[in-house]
Amino acid sequence: MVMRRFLLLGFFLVNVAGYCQSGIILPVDKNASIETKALCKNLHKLAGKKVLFGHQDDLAYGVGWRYEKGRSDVKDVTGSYPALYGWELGNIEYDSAANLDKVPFQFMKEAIAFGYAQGGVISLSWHANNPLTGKSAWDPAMGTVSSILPGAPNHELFVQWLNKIAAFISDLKGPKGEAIPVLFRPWHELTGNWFWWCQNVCTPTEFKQLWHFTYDYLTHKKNLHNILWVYNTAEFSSKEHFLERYPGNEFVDVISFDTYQSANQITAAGNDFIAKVDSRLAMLKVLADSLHKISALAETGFEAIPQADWWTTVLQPIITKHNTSYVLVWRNAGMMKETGKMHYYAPYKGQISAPDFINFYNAPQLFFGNKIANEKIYQ
Ligand code: BMA
Repeated sequence: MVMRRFLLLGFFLVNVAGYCQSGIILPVDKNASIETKALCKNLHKLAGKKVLFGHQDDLAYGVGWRYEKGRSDVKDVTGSYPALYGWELGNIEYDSAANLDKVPFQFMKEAIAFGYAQGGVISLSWHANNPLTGKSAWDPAMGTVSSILPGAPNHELFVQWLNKIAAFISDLKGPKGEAIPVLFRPWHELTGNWFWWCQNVCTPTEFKQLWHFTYDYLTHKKNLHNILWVYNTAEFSSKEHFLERYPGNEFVDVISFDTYQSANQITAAGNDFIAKVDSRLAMLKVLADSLHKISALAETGFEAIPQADWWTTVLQPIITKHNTSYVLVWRNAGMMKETGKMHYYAPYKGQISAPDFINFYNAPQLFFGNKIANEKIYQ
């Protein structure tokens, strides 16, 4: 009897965890490739010990330069590449040679292979154009999501777009011909009100259906088994709010959110960004522990980093407190013609926060490219 209870308890624990086999947390895709399983396992293992530092478009351009092979603003300042490389697929749906920020897809594929060869992690975002109106991702037209779900008028168009995403992801190959694992973060910032998949223009059920279809189509129809799935919100005020549109434990490997610092958040009473990110990461930690997920700050930064000690006094203390797996700062576009403003989130050589960024890079809790290489995260 005692034995039977023990067995039942064991059965129950394994099933609550869902993906635990001998303590190892596996990707939600049961057929994930060996390297993808290893990445999942190692991100879990490192959580609470090291935070991986990531940078969007790191190898494509920086402030004052474009497409110089091997160059990176992060490396110019610290001597090391980031541990994680973010890339963006927007405009792939139109068969464009380059993405919405003019990064050629061919260059991107080569840069992804380079980052992987450095032992780094690859993350993909997708600012998908609006399939209903033909405008950009930033066209929150009511009814867009419902128009692309199975059976709806734009479903076929959406499937064609997913085919292009699948073709790109399946073309990412390592030196032995193995599929390069990617953290895929579709339908990001879903609690915002600026994209056509945001909470103001679709219901929680529609959003979940969109996620389920995307997951099932890429995993089962296109047989992509090199993806870790990243659920990503913008602002959220409670765990319930964060989970309102959560597609379910069987569809998500990483839970994350995006929050940026802005100058007007610094008040006499303190820095609002610190308070917000701290409380959100704390909520994520509780969820990550109970759901057995990896947690991340998937996008952040302070545009043009006007505060010299921002890295060690603002970002470092909050990201090293809550078992956060990785943090990614946005792209170093430099001067934007459209706005007449500097748009960058990692320092370049000579930028006022560069000395502090070196301290951040040297912090034992931070992982850049040089340290991630030793971890052999794909084994
Ligand atoms: C935004 C800005 C835009 C860019 C978009 C997608 O936050 O950086 O300039 O087009 O991300 O990368």
